[in-house]
Amino acid sequence: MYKAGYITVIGKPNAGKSTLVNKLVGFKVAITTPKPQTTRFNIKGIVTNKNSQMIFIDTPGVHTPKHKMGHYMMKGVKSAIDTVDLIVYLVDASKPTIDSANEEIMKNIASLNKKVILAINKIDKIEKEKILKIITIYDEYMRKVGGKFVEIVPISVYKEDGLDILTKLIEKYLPESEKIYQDDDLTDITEKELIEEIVREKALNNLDEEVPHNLTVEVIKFKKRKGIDKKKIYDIDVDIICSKASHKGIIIGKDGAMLKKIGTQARADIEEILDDKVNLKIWVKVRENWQEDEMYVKNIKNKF
Ligand SMILES: Nc1nc2c(ncn2[C@@H]2O[C@H](COP(=O)(O)OP(=O)(O)OP(=O)(O)O)[C@@H](O)[C@H]2O)c(=O)[nH]1
Ligand SMILES: [Mg+2]
Repeated sequence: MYKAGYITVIGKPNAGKSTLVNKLVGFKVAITTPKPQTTRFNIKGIVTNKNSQMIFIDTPGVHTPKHKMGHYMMKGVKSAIDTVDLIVYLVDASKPTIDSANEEIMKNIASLNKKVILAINKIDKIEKEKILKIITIYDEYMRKVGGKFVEIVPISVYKEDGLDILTKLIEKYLPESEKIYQDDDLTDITEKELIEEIVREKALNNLDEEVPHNLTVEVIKFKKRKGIDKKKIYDIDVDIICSKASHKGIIIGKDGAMLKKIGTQARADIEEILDDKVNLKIWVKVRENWQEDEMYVKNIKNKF
């Protein structure tokens, strides 16, 4: 009896959703940063075992949208919740108080009649004695709004603590089914999208709040040619598109230092993924207020 199905991972920004999916898949399908609102579109991460195939859908962190792009992000989360049987609601143990955002998420999922597993992440950051209290707070609130968690599991993705238990529980609730994807399928993100995301990850890691959150990345050239030895060389040209002229100089930095740093870090990661040499060129362009341009936002990521 083989089991297979879709599992949507939802939660507030920064809970560790993408880190969890990457760890379970064993491959970086989604970028992760210490900054909230890192993920912008749904990404599948596929885990195929002897007895089951788990297709995780990593989603953008739930937040109140401030622009068109944010609305598309939240539309993506909604569709990922509506179309699956099993939801993993991931919360951050180091922020134990339930705020209005957590309440909204629980009210929404309680009304859906779907199986929900609560996974309490980052328990490496808190004292063990506090875990029970956090469980109680979430469990009570979920019941108050008319829902229930089918399981509650404390985990630490960093310490790989509780991940086996979480996986077993997910398998338990998956429907009987044939495999949906091939054994070696890991994700639905394309190489080009992954490169764009990696450049965005480095921008998020190196730049301060407003600037990286308001940029997008587009691969405009992706060509493979013969190099020396057996290695190939990829010529990759990338545009970083920012929403304000004042951001351009910040992204480039003094004497181009910031752009160089982002480029060097991105190239190292891309070379590892492609397992070949990479010649990466990055340009910075301004597209005023692109996040509010519906057509543009729709087109850059058809997965929104
Ligand atoms: N201490 C600790 N940090 C963690 C753990 N899991 C993830 N993190 C960190 O939490 C931060 C956010 O992780 P992400 O995976 O990007 O979070 P996310 O939920 O995908 O965030 P959004 O995409 O913004 O919604 C990163 O700095 C991770 O390294 C954990 O188990 N313990
Ligand atoms: Mg994420």
